[in-house]
Amino acid sequence: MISNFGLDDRHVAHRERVRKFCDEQIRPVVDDYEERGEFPLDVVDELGEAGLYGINVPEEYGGAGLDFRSFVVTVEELARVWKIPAGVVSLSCSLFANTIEKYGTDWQREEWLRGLFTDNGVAAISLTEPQAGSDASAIETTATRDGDEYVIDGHKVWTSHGAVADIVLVVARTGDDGTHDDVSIIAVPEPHDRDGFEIVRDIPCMEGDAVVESEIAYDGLRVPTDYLLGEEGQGFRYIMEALDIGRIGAAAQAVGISQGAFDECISFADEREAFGRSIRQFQGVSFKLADMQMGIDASRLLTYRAASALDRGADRVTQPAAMAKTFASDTAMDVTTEAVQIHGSRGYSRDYPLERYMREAKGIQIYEGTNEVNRHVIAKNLYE
Ligand code: COS
Repeated sequence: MISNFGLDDRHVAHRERVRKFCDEQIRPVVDDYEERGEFPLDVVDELGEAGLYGINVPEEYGGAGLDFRSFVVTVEELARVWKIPAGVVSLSCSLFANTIEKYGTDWQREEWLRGLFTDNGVAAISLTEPQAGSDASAIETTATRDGDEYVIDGHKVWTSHGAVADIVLVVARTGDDGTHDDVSIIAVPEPHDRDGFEIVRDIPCMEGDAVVESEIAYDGLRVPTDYLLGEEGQGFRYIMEALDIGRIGAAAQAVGISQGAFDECISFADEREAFGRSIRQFQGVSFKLADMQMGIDASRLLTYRAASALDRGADRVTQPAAMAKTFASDTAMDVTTEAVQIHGSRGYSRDYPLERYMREAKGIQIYEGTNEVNRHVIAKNLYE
């Protein structure tokens, strides 16, 4: 039996710490937040207080200064209990933190990276638009220079955490040639205090009402030009690079969801009796459990492989990240669907977490690049 999947003792100890936190602090409150449809800002704060938020962010910027395998272990353990806090850690520590760390100036890193992780804030990335999802370079939002300010105009959808964000990275066009080369990233700290930033609505979605997926109108929002990240016209490449790391976080979420659903199945299949024996003794159930275990182990290995590549300083992780995200989220969909089936009517009922795991898994096949886009990326890379 493979136990540590290439993790060392420090990762294993870290996993135990996160698991204890999740079991004691998060598990008891999930149903309450879910029923009230409330985003768990308090949980994010508690994660920060416990030193479990900015996992891979350097200590000088308010993080824990651990490696990417510690990051995926954290996200995985959180998602094993509840996907929403796992999604917050994943986005803040991957898409957001890496972009600022790599392309930000000293001042930007100090202000926005250190600021976010010191105050346990929430970050968001505003990329997708109604007509630009998979085709990310088709965005129409503009950031027009006016003296020493950018004026941002556009309409974004599916900005995760937008309505609760302390800072949003907006992907916008700073030129008018309509290519990848006029896309830039501009930071909008404290967006809710600014004129021209309006949350149109939180998009109701399959995952439930506690998750925040915002539709945002930018209408003449002004920020200083030194809120630009890196160079003008390089933003498409930056965001693609950030998505590579984000996809490793998404893969870790999928692994955690699969594991959470599987754990429920293991105990239920042993305890539940039918026709005079526990249902795990029926081949129809035991083969499902075997397939689940294989899928979860393979997903975990792909995810840790991608994270290890980052730990070794790989320049680009496009291929291992896309493979991990696609395989792990497809597996999570299969595992959670079978977990509902094994639990029968209980699985279908909201008294048990199985149907929630299934709803959570579905999103990961779609966000951070649909699995179809990720397969396109994997196939394209075979010839590059
Ligand atoms: N890292 C760094 N640079 C990258 C990159 C990556 N992973 N992927 C692409 N680029 C660069 C390319 O090298 C190219 O640069 P040059 O012009 O210097 O050669 C440029 O970006 C354009 O690349 P490409 O031609 O491949 O772009 P496409 O418009 O064909 O788009 C896909 C490629 C479909 C892969 C991209 O649009 C995508 O990932 N879409 C999904 C978006 C997504 O995941 N949305 C979810 C948002 S959740 S916040």
